[in-house]
Amino acid sequence: MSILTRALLGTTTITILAAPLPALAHASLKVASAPANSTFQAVLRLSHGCDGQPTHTVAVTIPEGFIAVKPMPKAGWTLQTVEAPYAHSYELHGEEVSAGVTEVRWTGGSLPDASPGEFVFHGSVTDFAPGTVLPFKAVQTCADGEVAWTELAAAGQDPHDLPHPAPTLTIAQAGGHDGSSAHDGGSGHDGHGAAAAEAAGPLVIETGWMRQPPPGAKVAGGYMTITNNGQDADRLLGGSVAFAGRVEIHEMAMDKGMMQMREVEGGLEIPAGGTVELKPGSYHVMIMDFTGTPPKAGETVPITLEFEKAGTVATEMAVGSMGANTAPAHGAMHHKAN
Ligand SMILES: [Cu+2]
Repeated sequence: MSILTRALLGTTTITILAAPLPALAHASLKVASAPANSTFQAVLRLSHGCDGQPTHTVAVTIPEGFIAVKPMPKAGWTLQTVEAPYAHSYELHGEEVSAGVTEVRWTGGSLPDASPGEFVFHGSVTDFAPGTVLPFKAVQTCADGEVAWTELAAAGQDPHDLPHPAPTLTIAQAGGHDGSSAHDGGSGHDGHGAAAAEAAGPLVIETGWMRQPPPGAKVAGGYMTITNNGQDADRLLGGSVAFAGRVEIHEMAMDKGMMQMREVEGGLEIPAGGTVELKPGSYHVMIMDFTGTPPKAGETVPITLEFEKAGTVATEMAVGSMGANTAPAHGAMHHKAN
């Protein structure tokens, strides 16, 4: 359980600006869209510290309706949470939830002015209408001041016109899900395969697999084939797994004569009527910052993928040997979790 830090309540008010900001200052959520009634891994991205000073504290205010928040520890930082009653109560996994984490703070670290940083927390999106925008106000504190990403766009206003827009999460179409209560897209409960088909809409995800990570590894590639039977292109934006803090979409590409791995900017397009294969040496899901026990060959692990339109889609990866170059013979395709 997290440390409860009631002493911090009331100390969070904002907007002392010690120094002018550089032009590209920015704070945002890496994946900025999620369906109602889904679990969501929020990755807060800060493009740098304060102007000329490292950031030592990052505080995020959790909006009403984003519940059951669990922040991820970050190496070199101390995690603190404020818990408080929600304005409403919610049903989650058949239980009433009326209080929880309303603020998360990472303190005592050092995000250099020149460096971007990522701060991660999980939570459940409750029953919002598609198009709803949830603000996650974030404040960076440095030795001599703060940078407060807390401004909200008025109706019709472009948030890019604000000097310090709050990071936001926009509620996506839920892809035909009935949405009666929040559910956990990534925990691998039974009936998980059926749930994945339901949530995926026109997307079919097959032959998910990964290699057993070598001892001490902190990252691994994940591979799968994604077919889009719909009329509209979709984009694979990211995802989450239980054993790691971060999932990105990467590609291998030649850069200045060298094979390089890099993040796919804006997500990987899955064209309407098309199939995209994620495979070694090409596109892959990059599972990063291992936090739990890494999977072993022969196991099947759940992974939740985030698509721009289809939203959160639960699927699985069969785990092959360390040197495998293709999916294990009995892939995850027909696997039934139980
Ligand atoms: Cu990669």
